[in-house]
Amino acid sequence: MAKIIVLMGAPGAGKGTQARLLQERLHLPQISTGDMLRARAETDSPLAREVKELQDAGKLIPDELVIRVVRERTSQPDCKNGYVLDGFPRTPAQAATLEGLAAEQGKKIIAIVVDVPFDLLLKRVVGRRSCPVCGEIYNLYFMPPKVDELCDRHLGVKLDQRTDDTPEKISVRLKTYEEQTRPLVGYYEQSHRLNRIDGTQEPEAIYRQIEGFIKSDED
Ligand code: G5P
Ligand code: MG
Repeated sequence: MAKIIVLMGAPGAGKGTQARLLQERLHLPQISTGDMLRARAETDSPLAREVKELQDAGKLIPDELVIRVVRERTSQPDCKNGYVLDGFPRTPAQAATLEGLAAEQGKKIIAIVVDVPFDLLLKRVVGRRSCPVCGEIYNLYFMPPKVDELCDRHLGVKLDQRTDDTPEKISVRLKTYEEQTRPLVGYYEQSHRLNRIDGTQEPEAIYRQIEGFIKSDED
């Protein structure tokens, strides 16, 4: 049965990094609600401005909009054999919607939570940079590019920093995560669909464990 991999974890836990690896290696499309909403915020409309304000403030976008975006994206043909959700669900209403989507699409949900302690999360987020062309994620402290602030894969392209990656905004984002999203970890645990990972390891070690969870579920 095709799978929906739900990647959970606080801001900076490494959801995007792992989702990109799963996309590259297992050909499961990365569905990042944060990235999709950031792209939408770049357009010029009252809705785009509302999304940008909420993202910049570290608050959640209303369920109705996020659910619409996920429903549309996951109905695309490339999601037929499964996909990776990076940053969704984040509220009980989103989790309930996902149960319905999984049933409609005939897919099985596997939830994975990546646990990283607070002090490390801060450095991960403050040090994060990404390539505006390919989306490759770097970290000035832990995974620096070969040439300062430039993408390794795209000659001369300067890396971006997200506007919500400041220490003040991170504390709001972490609070939002604790209050609204962390309870969902318990929800998946109670229904025996949760896999936990120590997120302080290197990305390759984490990837191997995630791949192991996905493959063992096929046996
Ligand atoms: P996002 O975009 O989903 P967050 O805050 O949930 O944002 P974020 O910050 O994107 O999550 P991440 O994807 O978990 O974090 O982390 P990452 O980018 O892969 O890695 C972080 C850093 O650590 C990088 O520098 C990376 O190099 C390094 N790193 C990664 N893995 C490792 C590792 O294994 N080892 C080491 N040493 N380093 C590593 O959401 C943004 C906003 O969009 C809205 C909200 O406003 C939200 O605040 N939004 C939603 N609103 C409502 N509902 C939803 N479902 C929404 N989704 C998004
Ligand atoms: Mg991310």
